[in-house]
Amino acid sequence: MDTKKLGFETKMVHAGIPHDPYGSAVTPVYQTSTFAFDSAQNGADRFAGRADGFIYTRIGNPTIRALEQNVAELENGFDGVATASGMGAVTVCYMALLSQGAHLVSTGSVYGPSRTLVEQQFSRFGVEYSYIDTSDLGAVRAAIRPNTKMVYVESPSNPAMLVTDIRAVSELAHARGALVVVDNTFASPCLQKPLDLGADVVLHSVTKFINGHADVVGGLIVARDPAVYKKLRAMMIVLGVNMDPHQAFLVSRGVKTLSLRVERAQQNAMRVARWLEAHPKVAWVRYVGLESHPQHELVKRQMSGFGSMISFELKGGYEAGRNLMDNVKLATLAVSLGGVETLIEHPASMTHAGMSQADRLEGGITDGLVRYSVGIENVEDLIADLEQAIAKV
Ligand code: LCS
Repeated sequence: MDTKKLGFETKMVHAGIPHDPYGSAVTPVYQTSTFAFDSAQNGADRFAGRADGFIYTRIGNPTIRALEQNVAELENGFDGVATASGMGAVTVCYMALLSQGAHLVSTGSVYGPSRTLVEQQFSRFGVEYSYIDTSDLGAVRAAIRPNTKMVYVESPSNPAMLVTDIRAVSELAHARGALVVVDNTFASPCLQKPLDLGADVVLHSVTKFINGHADVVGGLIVARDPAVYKKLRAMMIVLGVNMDPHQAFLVSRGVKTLSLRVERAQQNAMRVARWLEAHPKVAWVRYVGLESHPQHELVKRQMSGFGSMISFELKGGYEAGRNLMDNVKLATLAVSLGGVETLIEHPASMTHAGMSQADRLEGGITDGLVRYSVGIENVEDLIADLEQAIAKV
């Protein structure tokens, strides 16, 4: 079925699903490592790209293709490449689109490993980098050099909730010959479409909202341009960071309810954020849906909803935050985010511990910052849980 002109929710359920010879309503798990050729000539033709058909699961597999094409349509892109993890997607983008002597400009407060991968690994191969506040367009303009090949933006960023103007950054980068890659994990394609805003590549940790059930780790990259897509796919194949068919099956099941989960979770998040903001023991709350968020107006232009990630700090700073995490009963104390269950964690000692304290502080990640990923539970129960935990602090 051609779903390209249909609504987002219809695409979630139907896009990319291939015809099944048995009429299976969902794409089955093609749990196979390899695919038989019709003849020696057919095998040669498949390798040469002259004939359709699968070859080997690291290169491609029907269950994985269904997910790739589904998410590519959700992002309004040309095509997608699934990876073993979100970091696999980040690695494929860097490897495929940067070379020795290339310069990268990126959001200072990106997910910690996306930054340490460049600072500690890609730097060994001569890649240069500038981590800056990409929400400041003047800073982006000043950071772009003649050898800048990529502007890598995470918006909203994890966990500082910093928002970058994707359209404006894309115009700046393209004028200087650099590609724009957006990590859209926090928003999901349900709330933000970076390719429509001018970005060249969008990537996800599908571990989060796209799968949404805290039972799979995975990544996905979508490109707008066929030539960029080809580079990404070729790199994924040689790096060997393919998704597994069973992983793809589970993510495809998750994606069918993406908008339902996101809508419910963001309703809950708005209530929780307002409740936190009014609490006398809370020092500050960062939620893109609050008028107090410094880029709330940009968020309203760039996103179609506010999502369900909240960062906040208690007046007692780090000690109080730690105490809170040990006292919540309903929220699970765990890293990751974007699932149906509410999670709470401490970035400075957990997800962003690999960054130096100075870099964290520069990116808005204070030592007392608590990250709260709001799930789809009953919101009164979530607030009661926070209330009893904060009372003990
Ligand atoms: N990009 C963002 C924005 C992320 O939050 C994560 C993981 C990744 C990429 C990497 O994806 P993965 O390889 O884990 O699928 N973020 C995590 C977090 O905040 N807590 O645990 C993982």
